[in-house]
Amino acid sequence: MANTDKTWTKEEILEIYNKPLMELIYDAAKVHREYFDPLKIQVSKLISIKTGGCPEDCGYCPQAARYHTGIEKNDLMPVEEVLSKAEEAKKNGSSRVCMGAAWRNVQDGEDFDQVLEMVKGLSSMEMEVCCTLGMVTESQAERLAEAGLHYYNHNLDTSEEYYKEVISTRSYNDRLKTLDNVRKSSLKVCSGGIIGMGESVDDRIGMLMGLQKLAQAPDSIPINALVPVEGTPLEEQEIVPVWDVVRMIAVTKLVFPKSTVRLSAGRTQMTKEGQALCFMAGASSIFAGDKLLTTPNPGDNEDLLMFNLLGLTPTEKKKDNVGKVKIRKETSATETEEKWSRPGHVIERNIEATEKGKAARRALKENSPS
Ligand code: SAM
Ligand code: DTB
Ligand code: SF4
Repeated sequence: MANTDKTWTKEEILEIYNKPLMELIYDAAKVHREYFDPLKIQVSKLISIKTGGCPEDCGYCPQAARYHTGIEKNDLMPVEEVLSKAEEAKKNGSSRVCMGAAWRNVQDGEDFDQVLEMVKGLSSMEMEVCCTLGMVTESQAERLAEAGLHYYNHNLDTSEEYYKEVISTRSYNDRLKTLDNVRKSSLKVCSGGIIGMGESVDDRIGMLMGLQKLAQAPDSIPINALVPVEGTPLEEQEIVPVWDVVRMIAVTKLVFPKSTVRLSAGRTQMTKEGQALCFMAGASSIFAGDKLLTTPNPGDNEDLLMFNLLGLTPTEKKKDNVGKVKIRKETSATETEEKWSRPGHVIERNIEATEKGKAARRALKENSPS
């Protein structure tokens, strides 16, 4: 695994999971500081570019067509609308945008071409760009990278065993295959999961074990707290205690010290104190605005208030075409203020992908009959 120094056994992860919480937070906070500036939080805007009507049966998801959740369904959003939403979010402090589509998988054709246009537009706005569109093939992942995409999000969600209880229309192996396709392209991998779906501690650890088994550790790991939505099979789940979210974030950070751990869905169910503990335990990203894809989120004013209270600032927007910043372990955050300005996840143009694409097109031209 290239992104961590150690492969953990299930028993070792269980041992840290069961540590006294204050000790666990302290351990995770120390590790977090080795690779990230603890006072910077990446603010990311989620845009639901295609909402609802999904053929899958993910038990947590309000967008599955078979559940009657009363959400407003929408076809694929026009490119201009996506760009203007992103522009607005950028003005409000977001340096990253993540587009979500309620698709089982990406299909080549008009809609995918439109998504590629969105990606091109967003990456030229100098924002970090991620999307989550369901399953992708290797060539689709590569086309997204060529268009300027930086990350692809596809969650393992839970352990392989519990996955079957929550989703039946698509297998864990399908998920792993997509993650493999993404990893083979020059995109960065974003993969994490949800807690609060009725899973056991073993399942939570099983998810981390699943992420560890990937060819390379995910560059980014979202931790979602289930938002129980009326009409879904998980509508009656109790809100997961914030202590479990903090614990999960801390353990994720200890197992994947160099990955960006994202405090994702479920923040409206948490107090600012609870979220503060999540940041202390190594979360370094939140979603902005008053809506995630379909469910509520605290909103910009609440988050600004929280950042001011805690002395946090949003990770800066990219100003020029900078390359990756190397973080050296032995220097502290305060000693190297400039280097730490984009800790861990520098916003960069996907130069590698562009070059790869150019080479592939040159090869095609040379081999095609004139
Ligand atoms: N259709 C694509 C897919 O499933 O890969 C992308 C969109 S899907 C909404 C992205 C992720 O959102 C899911 O993998 C899940 O982790 C998270 N999610 C969906 N509904 C949620 C809920 N009610 N509470 C918390 N997280 C949720
Ligand atoms: C992720 O892990 N969480 C985000 C993002 N990736 C796409 C999505 C959360 C969705 C929560 C449910 C909703 O708003 O519909
Ligand atoms: Fe569809 Fe994704 Fe929701 Fe599953 S999580 S139902 S694939 S939108």
